Amino acid sequence: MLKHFKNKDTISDICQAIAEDGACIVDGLLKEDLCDELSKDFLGDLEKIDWGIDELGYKNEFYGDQTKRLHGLFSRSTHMETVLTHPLLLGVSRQILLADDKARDIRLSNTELMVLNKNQKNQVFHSDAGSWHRVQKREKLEASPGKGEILVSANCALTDFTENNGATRVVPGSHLWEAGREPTEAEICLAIMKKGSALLYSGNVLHSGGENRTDDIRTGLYLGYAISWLRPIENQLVTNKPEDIFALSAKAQQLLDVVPGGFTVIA
Ligand SMILES: O=C(O)CCC(=O)C(=O)O
Ligand SMILES: [Fe+2]
Repeated sequence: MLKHFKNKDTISDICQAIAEDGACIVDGLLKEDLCDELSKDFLGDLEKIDWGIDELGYKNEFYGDQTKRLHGLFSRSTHMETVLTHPLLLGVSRQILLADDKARDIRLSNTELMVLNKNQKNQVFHSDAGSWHRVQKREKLEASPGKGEILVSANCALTDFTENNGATRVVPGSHLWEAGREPTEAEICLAIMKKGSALLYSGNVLHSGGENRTDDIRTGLYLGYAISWLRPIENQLVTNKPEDIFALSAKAQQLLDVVPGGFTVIA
């Protein structure tokens, strides 16, 4: 079972759960109205793309063939800034990622809208920090316990995540496993949660999108926060209209690494 928290719980308690289990759920992280506004803003763009085809027109086996993914979310919804700068998401990400002596700041790695349709199958288990697999491996080996995290992921439920509609499958404790270990059925938990709740997890924990056996569409809004010396996997100035990015608050621009006059990596 994944531990559940509320907005008013302390950052330290939430980080402690992520350190122990690799993941936890924060109930009611986002207001339901905000979820509805975000969904409304993304709807038109979702209607323009086909199931299973990414924005470049390719089939992406990792994603699956009954899913739609959208990036460049800041130009698609002005509400994204509220999610990006949510105090709890920033607090948890900073506490986990800056636990390391050589960490100075955090950055957004990417955003992704993850929509699962009827008949989407279970996704393959993976860890999101595997995007930088050499760094991931080295940091896990070299760091002392509780340190060496390079990515904190948030999957915010814009619709309910249920047992049957594709709730994310998570393997608690797997952030500490040796590479290559596969979970047994008994080790898998489902991130069942209400609209507005969020699954927060270590970049090292094994997880995957679940199977959607319903007629409903399941929508998750992903944000990945990375240690600032990593290259983000999404270039926001390319996926969005640059003028939309430069219209964001200074705090948001810093997370997106577009503030002029500073170095990205501060040694
Ligand atoms: O859809 C989900 O719940 C998770 C998807 C995922 O983990 C991914 O695509 O990296
Ligand atoms: Fe993932």
